[in-house]
Amino acid sequence: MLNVEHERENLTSSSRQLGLAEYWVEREIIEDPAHRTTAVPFVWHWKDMQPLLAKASDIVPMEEAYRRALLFSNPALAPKAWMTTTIYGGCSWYNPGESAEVHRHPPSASRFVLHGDGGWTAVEGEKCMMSRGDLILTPNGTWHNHGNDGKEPVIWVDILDLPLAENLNNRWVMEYDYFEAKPGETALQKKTQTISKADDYSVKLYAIGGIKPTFIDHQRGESAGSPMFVYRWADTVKALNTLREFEADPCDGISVEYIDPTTGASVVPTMSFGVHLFEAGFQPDFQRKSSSTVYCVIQGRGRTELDDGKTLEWEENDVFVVPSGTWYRHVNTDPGNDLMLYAVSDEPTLKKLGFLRRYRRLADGAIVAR
Ligand code: 1HN
Repeated sequence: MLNVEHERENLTSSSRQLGLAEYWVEREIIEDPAHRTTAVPFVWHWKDMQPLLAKASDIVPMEEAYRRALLFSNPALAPKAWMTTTIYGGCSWYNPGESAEVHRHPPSASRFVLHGDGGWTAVEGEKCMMSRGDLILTPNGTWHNHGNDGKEPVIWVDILDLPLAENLNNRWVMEYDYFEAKPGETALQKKTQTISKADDYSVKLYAIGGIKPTFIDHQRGESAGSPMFVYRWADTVKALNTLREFEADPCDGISVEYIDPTTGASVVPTMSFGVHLFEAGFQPDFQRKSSSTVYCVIQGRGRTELDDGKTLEWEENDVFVVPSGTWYRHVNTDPGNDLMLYAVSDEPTLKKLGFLRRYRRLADGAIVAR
């Protein structure tokens, strides 16, 4: 008996030395979700965040910051400044007259505007002007720089798939070597893009649903995403209002997704962008997904009820996260007002990989796949 014990100890240490682990020891670690690195549900409150951003806009010069953003850092993922293990985000502030240099990178990026007119992102030669509620895309591989031509600060929420790009180990790097040439001249490196597309190019080409120009090249630079880079808030509101007469989804209310108008696919390969409208009094069912979602409250107030009895309370401009595997429902707590949530998830990634699962809990407690 003693001998076997001794042999087992030898087995363990010899295995370790050879870079081998014993399954019967590891099994608990593999199977117990407590051992996994996952984000936790969390809210970043605008009333706390706004003064810090305002302070940063005062004392952190753009030349130093390069991009002036405070990053939404999930407390469970420290020291990484990530919202989930797939999604990264921040809140950016540009003072009047400020600008940020051109670059590109493998992660896809997006801006959702919270405040100010006169802000813009130049993407592949298009100057995308922005106002509150507009969505601006910089799909992976597209050159982009920002600026504020307006009279007041511009503030937006950035969402990127950076952790996914990093976790997939594709050794992504930022690229700064942007060159432009006039016909017949040598290419010169530049810090901003020359605007080469018509004002409102994306909107003119693609914003009429169901109709696509057939004489235009839809490939924009090295983009693997939608050729439409701007989605106007006014169009989203029009769509949502038209949909009010239809029966809402039991979990997500009246919801729409921004799509690539040439394919109907998500606007970037990895993430889905959309808006949920919860009318006053709507009582959604609980749901659970294998995907993770981050939200920004565009209008109204409410709370996310979690299965463990905890709740996340939020109001306008707050940002919050519901990680994969969480039972949750969003409740509009303002009896006289619509609730509108901007929602970004990694659902397209999970779907493509065969990992997507979505469940709904009915009023009687039964759980159904959806
Ligand atoms: C990025 O491209 C921006 O362009 C902001 O505004 C933050 C963080 C990491 C990687 C790329 C931007 C970023 C970023």
